[in-house]
Amino acid sequence: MNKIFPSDFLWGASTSAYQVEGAAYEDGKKASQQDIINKDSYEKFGFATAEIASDEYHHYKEDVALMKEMGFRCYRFSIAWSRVFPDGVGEVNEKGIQYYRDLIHELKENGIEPIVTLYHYDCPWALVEKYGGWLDRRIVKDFEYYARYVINEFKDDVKYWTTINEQSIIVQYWTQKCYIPEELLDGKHNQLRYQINHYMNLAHAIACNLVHELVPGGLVGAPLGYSCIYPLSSKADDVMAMQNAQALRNDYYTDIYFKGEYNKAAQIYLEKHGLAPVIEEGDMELIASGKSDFLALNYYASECACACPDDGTYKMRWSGVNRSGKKGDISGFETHPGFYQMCKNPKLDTTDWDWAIDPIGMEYMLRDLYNNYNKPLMITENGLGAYDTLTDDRKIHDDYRIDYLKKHIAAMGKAMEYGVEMIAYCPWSAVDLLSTSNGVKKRYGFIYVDRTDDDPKQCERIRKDSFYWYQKVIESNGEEL
Ligand code: BGP
Repeated sequence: MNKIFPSDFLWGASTSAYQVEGAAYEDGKKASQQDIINKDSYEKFGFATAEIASDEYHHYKEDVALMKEMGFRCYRFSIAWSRVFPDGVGEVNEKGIQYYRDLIHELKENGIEPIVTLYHYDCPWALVEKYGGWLDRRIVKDFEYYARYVINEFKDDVKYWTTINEQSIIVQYWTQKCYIPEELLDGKHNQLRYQINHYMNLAHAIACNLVHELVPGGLVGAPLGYSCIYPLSSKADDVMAMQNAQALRNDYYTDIYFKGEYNKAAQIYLEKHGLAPVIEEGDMELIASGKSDFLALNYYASECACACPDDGTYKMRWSGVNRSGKKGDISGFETHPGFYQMCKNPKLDTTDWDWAIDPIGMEYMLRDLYNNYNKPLMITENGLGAYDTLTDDRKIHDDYRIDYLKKHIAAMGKAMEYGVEMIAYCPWSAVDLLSTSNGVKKRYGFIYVDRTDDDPKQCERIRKDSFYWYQKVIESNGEEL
């Protein structure tokens, strides 16, 4: 590759608080909704809970040292709202905020730029108990209280801020990402998915404004779960279905971030089906006021859409999930009769969890988004969830992960050759951590965490082969893949 990456390009990796920190109830932290959602996941699925995760809370110095050894120039992580404000609002938890001061200090000391995510699925449980968390508009004010405190606290140390992780994925997998009471799951309440998203749009705009108000030279954007979408065939109705899916699954979010408005086709579809959010006076003005400086993208896989007739054969549904890690075991595809249905792309191989492996999709996505909105982009997640084997001599030969990352970095480089402005590449994940849907056996890290779903052991850190490979990539500024 030809010196395509600028010398200040930010190479690093990502994690999120509840998936990596552990110490779920330590030093004053109270439960987040993820502690509660995942409370029974061992009994139900054999997956670890979030209580210990990768224990980064106690290993952060070691982790930062390993990041430094890999040559990281940045680290994207999230702040746990319920560590800072155990009750969501009110008194700050001094020990909780101190943890992030220490982490950020450690990063800066080691020349690693922090990229902070304000919210990654982990609403304080106290707010869920009080009014249902994101189901209630009151959350927007409380989020503002939390965000203002955190942004102000770190205004001198953190330049890059990302707001709410993956609103698009929260809409699809709302019970995994938000605590939704049983009585709302009878299929009549799907409008709430979009209502939650609307409140998050308000919160996102507020966070953008706060960064611009409080952080000298601060830059802010949403970290969005994004997949480019292909039509299943070149038949006109499949291509139309692709456009519909693009409107509802992607443009519905990016138009908010960059145009300050809901995508028209998507909104009309939602209105027709009683799914559109209730918008109060002043909401759209607030949304439009929150200007994004960049878009952060979490890209793992491309998607595929096909035509779906509205003849009574199909029912509306949202994305299914593969819990078993056996290829083909996915529980279903998002379906909107008369608009589109998502389906498997027969031309692409998948991971064991049915995620299509598609580096070209990365180039396609980056070029498409840059064409449409003309804003710098960063990758805040990209990676291969896989079973890793720890050999007897305590090595992890993860050539499959190296292959995946290599091809995706090359694809990003191609997009840049065609003019796309990229700030950072932060694959998922720095260290192994708790998957949102598949326990700790599905691994993503450069750094192996020696624990299983059954036994947290000591969470010892071990460098994988991909660790040494990524070190070379960074050292050569992306030239040596
Ligand atoms: C993204 C989330 C991450 C992460 C990743 C991998 O959607 O932002 O939190 O977990 O996906 O997904 P999973 O954990 O389900 O394998």
